[in-house]
Amino acid sequence: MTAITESVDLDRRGRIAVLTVNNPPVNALSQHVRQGLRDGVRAANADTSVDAIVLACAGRTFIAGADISEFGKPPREPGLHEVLDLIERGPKPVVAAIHGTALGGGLEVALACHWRVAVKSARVGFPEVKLGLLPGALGTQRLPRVAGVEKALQMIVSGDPITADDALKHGVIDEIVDGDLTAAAVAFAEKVVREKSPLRKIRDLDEKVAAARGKPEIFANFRKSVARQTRGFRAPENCIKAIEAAVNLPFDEGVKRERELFVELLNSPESKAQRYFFFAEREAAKIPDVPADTPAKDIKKAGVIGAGTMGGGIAMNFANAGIPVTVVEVTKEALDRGLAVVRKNYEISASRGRFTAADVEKRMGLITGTTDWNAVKDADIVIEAVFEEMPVKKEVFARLDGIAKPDAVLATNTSTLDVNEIASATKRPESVIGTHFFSPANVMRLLENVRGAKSSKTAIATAMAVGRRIGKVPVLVGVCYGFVGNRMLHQRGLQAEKLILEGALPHQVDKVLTDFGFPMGPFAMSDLAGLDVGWRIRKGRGTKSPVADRICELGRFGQKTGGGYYTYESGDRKPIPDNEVEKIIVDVATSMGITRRPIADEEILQRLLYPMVNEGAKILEEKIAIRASDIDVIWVYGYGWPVYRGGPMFWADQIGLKSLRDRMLEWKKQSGDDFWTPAPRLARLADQGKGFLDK
Ligand code: 3H9
Repeated sequence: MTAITESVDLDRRGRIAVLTVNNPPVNALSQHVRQGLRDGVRAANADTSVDAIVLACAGRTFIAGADISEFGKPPREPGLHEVLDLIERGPKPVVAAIHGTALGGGLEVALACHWRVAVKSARVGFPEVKLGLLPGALGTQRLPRVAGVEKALQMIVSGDPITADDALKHGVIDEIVDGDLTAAAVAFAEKVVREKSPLRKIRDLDEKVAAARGKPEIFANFRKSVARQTRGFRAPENCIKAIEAAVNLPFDEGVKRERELFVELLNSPESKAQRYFFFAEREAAKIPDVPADTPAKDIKKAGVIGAGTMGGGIAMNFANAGIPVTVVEVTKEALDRGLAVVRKNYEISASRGRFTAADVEKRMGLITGTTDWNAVKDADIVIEAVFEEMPVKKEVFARLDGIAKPDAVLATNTSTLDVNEIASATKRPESVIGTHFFSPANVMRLLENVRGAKSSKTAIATAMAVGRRIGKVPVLVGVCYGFVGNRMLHQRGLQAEKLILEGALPHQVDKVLTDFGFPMGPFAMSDLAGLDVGWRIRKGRGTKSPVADRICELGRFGQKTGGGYYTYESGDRKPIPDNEVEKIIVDVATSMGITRRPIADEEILQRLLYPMVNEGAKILEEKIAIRASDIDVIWVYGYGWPVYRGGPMFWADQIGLKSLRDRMLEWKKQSGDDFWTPAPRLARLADQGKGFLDK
């Protein structure tokens, strides 16, 4: 075996050269990999005792793409295009041997080879769109030539990988092999040599792209079908344009067009944000004092206390992951009601084709409902999801303390309450941790894990691991009112209320945020969640929210009553601005002596989002969040912050903290309101000309 570079080896199996990439963890196409592939292919092509080349990978996967950490840095030779050209135009057959995931640049390498074989468990795809990019090494030109235009559009614009079976069906791979992959690929290569098969260069295939030529409606229809989910993103449209070029231009012209469209994306703020977010998400898994090898409890059985909306949703997560879960309720009626909702949710998913009727039964079969608390005595984790009141929570934990096995993790789904106080109701506060799910709990990806003062490292490692196992993105935070997400949201809510009194209307405020990229604004969100809950809490505490209180007094509790800040037509969730609400707002403003004025959208946006950033700065200073990027992960996965704007802390850095601080100081001067005092960390970083994310 010859080492071509530190990450590429050249080996021989008879007259077949085997080039193996070994660049852990995912064999990304770093400079030394590209160089190794180029030099290895050159050497094999020059060697007269070699008939064909197999390109394989060591470790857990085929090449998973370009090295994302190289983007934005000066390019280093050789470029990927050069390497791919050398493979495809070379005189000898090249066979890609795929296992794990062939993604992005990895699939582009495979498509430059003349044939592709894969193991059955392999998956292939172009996830570039999720990084705000397009497959920029001829993927947009080659894929439609093998898979057809519709399949290429679907794969490239969704970014989702497909299975080996699907890839075989659509011509993306040529054979699925059993047993030793490299041996099978070598046998495949020997066969094409023996049969003198002409080299299959995808660039020369025209049939599948020709089928779409002169049919612009294919693209028009596709654009329409993805308009909703791609709103605000830049990359999907460039992906579509590049595939259009594959159809309408000769191969080399299409390649040039792909390049232009790729470079445009590479330099875009959207891609910068999405690439940042790729690493932010992975960073969130790292907890400085709880290293990755900290033993986490293996969760074989879970318990959930409470079969309400949250409890039911949490139980679904476990059932979806194949983990048996016991749900405890106080009364049989409440239990039946809760489990009926769970079943209905599953049936809706099945009716939409997400899974089969048999899957519904399988999942329901993993959920056991009971009114007997003793049923959770053998659970490895018990998650409490009862009414959000401290005495109730403490009672639950005291009771659990007497029932759960000694090494069980006891978790609370509180969204605001003090996890330390809840833990104090037990004799084992080290086993207690917060697991704050977001509604709907079976859908939202975020899991805010809340570390109590006494939470053990095992409890933390378990909450992080179980979060990942049930498909969530767990982020560890500390104890404070509202933790990270709701604490920042509260600041935004305060300004939203002020803005409508000072002159804006709910639909204007909401539109500013939906234009920014949020799925909905604060008023539409309140209507969806229901205004009565907040009203009841305010009455209990003796606090007021003048406009919301007046709206509630009319029995308008939001969508469920046909009206709140907006009016809703029966069976329709579309918010319709309401004159009656406008009148209430104007009346309240007048009674408070406020002279209403027109407020520009820019001011609305800044007044809603700057206070969130300021609160984020306080959260960092208090060490409630481990790092600024964790706050961004929370906002993207829990609150619909558009990922192409990175998250509030990244976004603030792009604006420049000095500009943010100065604006806050102006408002402070104008209003005399201490609300606008910049947090010490924000002020300090602004003085230093730095950002939250600067190391
Ligand atoms: C592209 O290819 C553009 C082309 O069209 C060419 C244009 C010219 N680069 O996710 P994990 C790191 S764009 C650098 O936890 P898993 C990751 O940060 C690329 N680093 O593992 C992490 O580091 P750490 C298109 C990468 O098993 C570690 O590897 N390709 C890359 O859950 C483990 O990652 C993609 O977008 C990379 N490409 O999932 C694929 N990938 O341990 C991106 C990973 O320090 N990758 N790292 O935190 C993935 O989707 C997943 O990593 C994968 C494995 C499914 C492969």
